[in-house]
Amino acid sequence: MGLIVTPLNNVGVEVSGFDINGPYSEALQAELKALWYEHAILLFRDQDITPQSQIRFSRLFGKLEMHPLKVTTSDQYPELFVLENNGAKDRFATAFYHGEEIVGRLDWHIDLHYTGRPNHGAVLTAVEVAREDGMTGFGDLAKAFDALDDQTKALLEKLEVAYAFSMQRRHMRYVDLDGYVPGPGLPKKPADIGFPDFADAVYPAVVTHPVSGRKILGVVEQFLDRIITPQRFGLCNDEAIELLERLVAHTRKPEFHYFHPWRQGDMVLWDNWRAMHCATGTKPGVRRVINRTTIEGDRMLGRVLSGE
Ligand SMILES: O=C(O)CCC(=O)C(=O)O
Ligand SMILES: [Fe+2]
Repeated sequence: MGLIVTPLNNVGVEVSGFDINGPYSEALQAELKALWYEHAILLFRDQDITPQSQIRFSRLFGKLEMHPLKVTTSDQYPELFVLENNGAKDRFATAFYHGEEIVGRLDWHIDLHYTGRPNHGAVLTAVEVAREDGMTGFGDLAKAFDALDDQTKALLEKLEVAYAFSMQRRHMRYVDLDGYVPGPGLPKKPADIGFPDFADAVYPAVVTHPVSGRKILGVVEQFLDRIITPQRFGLCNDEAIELLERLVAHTRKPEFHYFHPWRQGDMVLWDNWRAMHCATGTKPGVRRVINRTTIEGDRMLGRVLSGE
């Protein structure tokens, strides 16, 4: 035994000396959990992965969760979601960026952010690797917080930030809409594809990680809507908007990011309470399949704004 840890570009680590099909001793389980909390993004390569072994591995980190939006769940393994490019759902995920048609591009986000109860983490494994593009990006929001100046940190400690769920990217206030044109098949509202709607979710602008106690920047571009009553903290609305613009630009700095180009046998585990992620997407016709398991978020990190 004895895991070997090698830093990835900027954030996260590659863990070697691990076999997904091997025995999981108490010591190994404790070591894996400690690495998850320490580095937030763990890459394992050259694994012999099956749905069963992915589920067994994922359960080391907590109870597994079913996605409330019922993405494509596998019939045989309900814990498994299949993320597929070049399949029947492409038309719901196709848009144009500066004239280029892209399937499955996703802005920086935290899974289930809009519910106030993000899942704790997730595991992705390569099933069919895209012949080009198709990367998953990960961003460490603990490192992003640490890198802020003291004045900004002190201000953020007082603030709360609201996230507003919507189906249309062009309604999101802080994503980069330059050159963006929605594809004709994109849903216009949640009900169009049988999704529920969600009231706004509010988080502290600095979230304290429930296990590690690390401070995490609670500002992520997807669904980001506003600072709650900024006037109570000496900011007018214009200043509050500019602060969020500045923080989103901060989270986009490459020094907080690792982009994973998938290879056969790859598995990535991340801490969704600390790391944001995104997907670069693929050109139409490029096949990509990723199996995903989700570790349940067993507590609220934010609150739901209802009746306010
Ligand atoms: O397709 C990917 O690389 C990531 C998709 C994603 O955001 C997720 O699985 O939560
Ligand atoms: Fe996601």
